Amino acid sequence: MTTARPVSGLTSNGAAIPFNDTYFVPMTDSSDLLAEPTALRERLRRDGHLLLRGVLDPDEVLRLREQYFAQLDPGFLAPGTPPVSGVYSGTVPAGTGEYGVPGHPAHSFVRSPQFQRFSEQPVLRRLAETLLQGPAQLLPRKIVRHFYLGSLRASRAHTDYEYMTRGTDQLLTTWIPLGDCPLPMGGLIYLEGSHTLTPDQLDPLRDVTDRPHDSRPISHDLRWTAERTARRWLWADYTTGDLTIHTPHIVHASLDTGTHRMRLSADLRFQLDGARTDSRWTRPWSADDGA
Ligand SMILES: O=C(O)CCC(=O)C(=O)O
Repeated sequence: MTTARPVSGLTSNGAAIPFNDTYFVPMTDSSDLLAEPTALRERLRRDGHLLLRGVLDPDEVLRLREQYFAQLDPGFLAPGTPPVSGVYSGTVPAGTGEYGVPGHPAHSFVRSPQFQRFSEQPVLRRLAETLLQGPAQLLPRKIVRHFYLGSLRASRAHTDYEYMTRGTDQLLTTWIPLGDCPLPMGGLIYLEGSHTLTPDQLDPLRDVTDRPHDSRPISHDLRWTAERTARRWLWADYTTGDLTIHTPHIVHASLDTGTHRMRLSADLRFQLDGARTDSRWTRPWSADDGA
């Protein structure tokens, strides 16, 4: 299921942003450059991100989606729907616990052999090595994000480097929707050309924030971020098997999940072998690890 239909009523962390040409523009599909390494690298340098469609085997992606939702309390899923659909029941079962900490299914999921195998599949490493131009390593801190209707939880505008400042910035993030992810479901969006913004240009964007105690995110208010920078958000309707790759300096965010189907994704980071590593990224992810 995908939809490119314009939708209304988009929010991110509860803050509204209209779906129109002032704030949104479709992301460029760079899949046609997959067999042209030089052109692919040039596109990444130019845009700070790549949308690559059909890179992964959809069956494998769906198997992982199914494995995640199958280990949730069945009360999370709408009655009569299979785990692979990930349709929210509308109620978080009592006792689910805090997201991603020990005891929560997301915590054990990122440590499972299935997730390890999925993240280590050669096609992902090969892509990273093509773009980084050398042997690359996958950082052990791999994150799975699960968002659902009504939680008004999404990724605030941020750059990855703010969370990895003790290591090299010669690294790449691969973002993988685990299942179809049309815009209203809350896929990743990029602020156009924002990988060229300097720290001095980024700092004032933190003036409007719902996390005043945390200097790393930029803003939860994506409309304000777009207006303040006079830039639009690049969006896509993702299909199972698609992924994006981005540099650590591009501003990106996600929208709140506005569909009954739940949003599930993984993000993996690759850097050149031997490059300085931020020690916080050398251990499996836990939502309470502070990184
Ligand atoms: O999945 C998301 O909403 C955010 C992911 C992200 O920020 C990243 O991959 O760097």
